[in-house]
Amino acid sequence: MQLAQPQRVFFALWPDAEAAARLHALAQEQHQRMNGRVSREDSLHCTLVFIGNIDAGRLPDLQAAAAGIQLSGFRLTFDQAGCWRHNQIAYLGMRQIPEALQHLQSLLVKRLKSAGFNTEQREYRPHLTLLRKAECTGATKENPAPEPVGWAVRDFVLVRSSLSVNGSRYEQIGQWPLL
Ligand code: 2AM
Repeated sequence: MQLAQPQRVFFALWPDAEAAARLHALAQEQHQRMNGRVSREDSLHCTLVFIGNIDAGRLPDLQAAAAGIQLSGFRLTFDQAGCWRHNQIAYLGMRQIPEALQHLQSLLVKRLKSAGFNTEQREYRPHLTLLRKAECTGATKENPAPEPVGWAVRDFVLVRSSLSVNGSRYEQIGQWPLL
């Protein structure tokens, strides 16, 4: 029998094509000022719950935890821009986290914990990474984004991340609708 390879996975919210295009344009704009590496348009996402490396044999348990969630969709709008010096990430955030997002995230964490998965201990800070290795000069505190960008969240996804020579490659391996 072949041993299952560990997989690096996380749950995320994925923008629709229109939002991804606007986000990517914003990332290119930020790049003019902060340099760094622009996130690929087809990789832009907002992490819901980061899981990290797990044995592939545990994927069905992850999927079962997600499948039990029955919550409503909601509108997500990123209206703040910031840059974290400690990890050189230029990101979009939001002034106010929608209750529906907080609820979805905490329910998913609860179900994952019950299924025996380790999840992030830190407070949830929803964000969308625009640049890596950004030069955060000056811009350490959040400011209003040049233009708010959002989308109607109708589902959440499970993503597998693998490292390639061009950086991380993301592949959606599960998708669950919101009501
Ligand atoms: P980032 O974009 O801010 O780097 C895949 O790596 C996704 O999971 C990315 O969105 C990344 O956030 C996030 N991520 C990576 N490591 C994480 C960790 N230890 N805790 C929470 N999220 C993490």
